Amino acid sequence: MPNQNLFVALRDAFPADLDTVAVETDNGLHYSWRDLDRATAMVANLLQSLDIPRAADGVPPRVAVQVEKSVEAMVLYLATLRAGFVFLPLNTAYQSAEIEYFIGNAAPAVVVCSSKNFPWVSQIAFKAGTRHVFTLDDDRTGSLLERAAHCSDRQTPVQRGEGDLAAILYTSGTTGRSKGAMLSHGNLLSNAAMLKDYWGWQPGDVLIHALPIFHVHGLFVAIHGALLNGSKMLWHGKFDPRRVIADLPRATVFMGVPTLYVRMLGEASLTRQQAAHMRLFISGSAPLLIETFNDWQARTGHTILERYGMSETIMLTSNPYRADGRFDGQAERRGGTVGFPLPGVEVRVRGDDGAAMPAGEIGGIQVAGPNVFSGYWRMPEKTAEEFTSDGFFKTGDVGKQDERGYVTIVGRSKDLIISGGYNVYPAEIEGYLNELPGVAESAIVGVPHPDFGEVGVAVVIAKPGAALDGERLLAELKARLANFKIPKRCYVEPELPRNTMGKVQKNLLRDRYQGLFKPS
Ligand code: MCA
Ligand code: AMP
Repeated sequence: MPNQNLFVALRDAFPADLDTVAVETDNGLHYSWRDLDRATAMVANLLQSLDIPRAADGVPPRVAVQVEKSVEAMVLYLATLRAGFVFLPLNTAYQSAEIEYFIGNAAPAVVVCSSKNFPWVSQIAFKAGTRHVFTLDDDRTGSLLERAAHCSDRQTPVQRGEGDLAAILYTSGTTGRSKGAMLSHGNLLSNAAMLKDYWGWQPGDVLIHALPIFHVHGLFVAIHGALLNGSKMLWHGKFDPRRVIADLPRATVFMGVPTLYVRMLGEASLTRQQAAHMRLFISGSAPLLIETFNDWQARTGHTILERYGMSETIMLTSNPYRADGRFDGQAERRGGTVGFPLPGVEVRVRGDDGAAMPAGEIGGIQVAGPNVFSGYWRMPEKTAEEFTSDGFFKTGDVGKQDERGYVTIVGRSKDLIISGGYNVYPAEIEGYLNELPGVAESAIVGVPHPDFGEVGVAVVIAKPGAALDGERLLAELKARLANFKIPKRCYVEPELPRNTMGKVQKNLLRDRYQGLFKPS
């Protein structure tokens, strides 16, 4: 049986000359393919040498990671695959209550955090029964690398089947409690291999990597894309529009959330000439406004390729890359759409009663394919709720598909705000707000924002006799939750609009605050 470990496929794609540059960082470091091979072997050997009891259910140990972006953090991801362990990336913005939930839920055998967070993260981890807590900083220091330095730089990747668990990505549900989407080696590899072909990756491609590496976009789509093509990455620790624009003449592929494109458009250095060497600009994770799509075309001469995906499914649809009609004559990239179902991915649009919607009619988007996750970590009931009886995953996105097959997303049935590419679940924030002294109830809605696309606005109702201050409430939230989840405004009002059934009419609140961040 061939080893289906994703790492094996990525390693097989390394160029023959291992001494060429694989990653060049924005602070002047160069990593060769040999460096990546050796470093992943050493960290994999370290993981395998740890004293970890075998789980009765046979599920491999989880490695939960909350560290700043660095090449070593990517090495840790690849080493986790190589060792046959399960990778669990966590947003660096998460605070203690959030981390406590993830660690409690996933029961990781290993936790890796930054040294500045070690005091509180290790306390949470040890309390939850995790035996091994390491540190890793973005300057190549920390106990993980110190320990790995003593390990051999040779390692045989652990045998894995395509259905074996490779990663768990936490993503919130409508209840506000996060669920861990379980992705297998086969889910990840099938999607990456298909995208390599669909997006026309070619020899000599160079990727600018400027996204965080704790979500699907930066961790899987970008990294797998480059590695599977043996392509060099220009590695940006933090997104800075000027530095990305400065790198364009040395690169061919860029991936970003819409906010990144909006911010680059704000720079005078973004010109047609500066972008002339580029082959492909890809956008996803949030809706790309048609104005951004058009402005980008006018300014650079490039048509952004928009695609659509989810943590549970990786990539689902994409506008076409090729203009030669190779994929059923689907030639043009259409702004405002997310393109066609990717090869092997089935996408269908269903009404509330489950009936198939005719072309052009709006309904719930359901998907199936080798990329779709197997379920939520230790939540069989939640998993069952999200799949149809014939095995399609209900995305919670609302959209339509036209006669030619283009998919357009028009909204979401899930109560979700996507802000700068990060997901914010109103139910979670409302839960925290409602716990604060003097708060009777609250509602959070998403409104348009010129930079983040959409941001949250909170409306709070005070308990009788309580005097509340919106700014103070936001400060309280900020002490508890990841910063991108904090509503950008908080209004104290006498009551929430409700329908005859007593349900809060969020659409009315949305209408009320629609123009709040309109550029003047
Ligand atoms: C930062 N802030 C935000 C956001 N980011 N507020 C709302 N939404 C955000 N996304 C706030 C902080 O709270 C802070 O506020 C202030 O902005 C500055 O923070 P800083 O970290 O310096 O911000 P930044 O560096 O300018 O970051 C903006 C960013 C970042 C570069 C757009 O948010 C980003 O990298 N987004 C990409 C997310 C991503 O990779 N998504 C892919 C998910 P204060 O000062 O008040 O504290 S994968 C996915 O969705 C699916 C599967 C898919 O299809 O890809
Ligand atoms: P996540 O939970 O981070 O996996 O976010 C997945 C959600 O992001 C999807 O269900 C969509 O609502 C949204 N999304 C991703 N790509 C796009 C896109 N190109 N246009 C609109 N929404 C998108």
